[in-house]
Amino acid sequence: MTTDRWTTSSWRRPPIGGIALSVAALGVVVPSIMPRLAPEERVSATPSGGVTHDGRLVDRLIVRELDAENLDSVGASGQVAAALEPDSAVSITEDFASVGLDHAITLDDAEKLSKELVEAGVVAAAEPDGWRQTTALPDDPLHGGQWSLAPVVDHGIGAEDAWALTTGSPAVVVAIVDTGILPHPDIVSRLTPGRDFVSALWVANDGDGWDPDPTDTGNACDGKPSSWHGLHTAGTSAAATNNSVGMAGVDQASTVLPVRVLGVC
Ligand SMILES: [Ca+2]
Ligand SMILES: [Ca+2]
Ligand SMILES: [Ca+2]
Repeated sequence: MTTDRWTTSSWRRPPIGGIALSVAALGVVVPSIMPRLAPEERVSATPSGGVTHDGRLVDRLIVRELDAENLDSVGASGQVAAALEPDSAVSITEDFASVGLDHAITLDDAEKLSKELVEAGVVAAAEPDGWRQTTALPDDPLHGGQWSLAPVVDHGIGAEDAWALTTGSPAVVVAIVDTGILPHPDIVSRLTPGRDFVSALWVANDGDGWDPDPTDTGNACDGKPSSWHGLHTAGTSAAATNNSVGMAGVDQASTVLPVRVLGVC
C-alpha cells in the first residue's frame, strides 16, 4: 500500500495586476492585515455534513500567490480569508504553500472555500491539501505498463480512482466482438462460452463457418503476424486482477463473452 498527495479540482483565476506576494510570505504578511472574525462571522468553515473523499477532514489548503492590494482592502475578502491560519503556512515551492485552516472541514467545504478564496482575490489558486491511500492498486506485474488505465492527467481513464468506487459487478457480461479468444491464464477464469461468427471459409482459418468455438486461430497475412487482438481487448476489459499474473482488467468482476467476427486479413 502506498500513499500520495491527492489533488482535486483547483480553482484558478487569471493573473491580476498589482503586487503579488509569494505564499511563502504568508506567515509574515498576513497576520498584520487580516482581520480575525468571530466564528459566526466566518463563511465556508462550517462542515456541511457527509463524508470526505477519503473519510478524513481537511485542515489545510494548498494556495498560490497572495495579492497584496486585495489584502490591504480586505473587506469581503477578509471574511473568507479569516478561515486561514497563516502562521501555519509551509512553503512548498517559490509560489505555492500549504496553509492551515482554523478548523478541519469536509472535502466539499474545503473545495468551496478554495473557490471563494480565489473569487475574493485572496489567492491566485487554492485546493484542499490532504492525504489519501491508494487501496485499489493491483499487484499484476504488467499493470504498470497499462498506460490506458493511467490517471486522467496522464491521458488514461483514471482506473485507480474508479476502482476506489467500484471494481465492477459479476452481473455484467462484456461481449468482446473481435478476433476471438485464447486460453490465457489471466482471462480463462472470466470466460463464458462464446460464438464464432466468421462465415467465409477463406478467412475463417478454422475449416468451417459459424461454430460454437470462438478460439482465435490467428489472422497473419501478407507477412504480418497475428494480432491476437481479441485476447488483448478481453484482457484490458476483464483480465483476472490482483492474481500476480499478467495485467489488470478494467472490470474486475464481469464475465467475458468472446464473439469471433474477424478472420484472416
Ligand atoms: Ca468457424
Ligand atoms: Ca471456430
Ligand atoms: Ca492479472
